[in-house]
Amino acid sequence: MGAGGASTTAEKAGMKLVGHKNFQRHNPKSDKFAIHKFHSFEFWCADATNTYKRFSYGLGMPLVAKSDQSTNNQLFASYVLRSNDLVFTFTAPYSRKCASVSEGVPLRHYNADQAYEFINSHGLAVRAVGLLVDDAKTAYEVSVAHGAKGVLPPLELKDEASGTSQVISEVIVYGDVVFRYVSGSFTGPFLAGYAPVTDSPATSFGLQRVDHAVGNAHDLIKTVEYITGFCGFHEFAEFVAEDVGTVDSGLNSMVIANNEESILMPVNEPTFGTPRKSQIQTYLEQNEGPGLQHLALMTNDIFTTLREMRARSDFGGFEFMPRANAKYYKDMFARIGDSLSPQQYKEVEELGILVDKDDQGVLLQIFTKPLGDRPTVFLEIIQRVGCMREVKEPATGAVVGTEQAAGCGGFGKGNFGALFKSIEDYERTLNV
Ligand code: TYF
Ligand code: FE
Repeated sequence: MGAGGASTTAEKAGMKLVGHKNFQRHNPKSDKFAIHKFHSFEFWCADATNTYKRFSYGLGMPLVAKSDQSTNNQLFASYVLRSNDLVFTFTAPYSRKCASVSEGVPLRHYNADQAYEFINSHGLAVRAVGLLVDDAKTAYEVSVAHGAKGVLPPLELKDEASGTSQVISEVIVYGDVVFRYVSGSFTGPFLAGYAPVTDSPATSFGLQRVDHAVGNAHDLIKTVEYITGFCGFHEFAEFVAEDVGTVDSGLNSMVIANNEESILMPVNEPTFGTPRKSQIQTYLEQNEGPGLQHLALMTNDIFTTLREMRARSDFGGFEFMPRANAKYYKDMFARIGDSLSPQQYKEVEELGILVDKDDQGVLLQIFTKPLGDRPTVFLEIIQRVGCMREVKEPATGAVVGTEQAAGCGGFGKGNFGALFKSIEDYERTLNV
């Protein structure tokens, strides 16, 4: 039974794990309200200045907006980074002894005690998964009516300069992570009430947007039933322990998606009875509960993105997980064939990229080490190649462009063996 009580979409569909091979993809377009795409991701941290600068440098994402004491926000410091459609924000509470709800506080529901509690239990972690919706008020009401745990009832944010406004609302998705629904006419960076920053150096390593946002939970089916129950997302793909192959630790995973399949959200659970502890169990312990495990950042040129990121790994940027062994690269041609050129094979190995293929396209992927102190949240950098399809205007059927089908090339099932071995090797060095 989902957290919603009454029967959920998932239960009506008879939700159970069947594994990658037996899963039949089908899009019932069952969203309960219009949800378009990821809007932004907000990390809560103990010091926003240091954290945003590290991400800005390591990922090539300039500062585009802020809210802090310089804009008369005496409650929290918050900084917004952007590269194309990828928006990250970093927020930290000021001293509770000096804090006041001043004029310049854009998010009036922000609670410093709650923020300290959050960073105390999770360390550096994602608090909010922003979703762009038609109407954040409807999204909240429908979600709560279908069992979602409400956190922020609809709140209007006004932008004095442009006279535009926004509505945001929040519900729990898993653990202390919320969906932040965002709607309205405001077109500035991030949210109304933040001050735009226009003098940052214009840099980008080519990161475009979030391809998928992954959560770890104790109970996969229960978590997926809860989420699909309140927003209507449908199942898009799944993997069970057997799909992971002969490694020492396991997980089950289900990917859920919105109607447009522009929002892909895998959820993982640990499996038990293997020689080593599941990496998902390690996360659940170290994060003190469920939470966001990784964000897959999409680039159109993974070679350029990775050269830039790797150039900064040893100087304050992000480090990557240990490379797959030489045999992995030797065996790659047999799996991937001439989907890659000889030059691309060379660069893939040079940069330590993993490659997989499904019946439709090719996936290039690589994983960072954990972003902060704890072995919890990390990033994946991906490029999907192929699966282009025509976009037709609904009314006339006229072809107006092309787009890439969601999840093109899969989620790296063919790399699970190499990847999880690398994660196990890494976790062995941590004694966790
Ligand atoms: O998002 C995915 O499903 C892939 C595979 O700890 C994956 O990136 C799954 C679990 C994990 C790392 C990668
Ligand atoms: Fe992933």
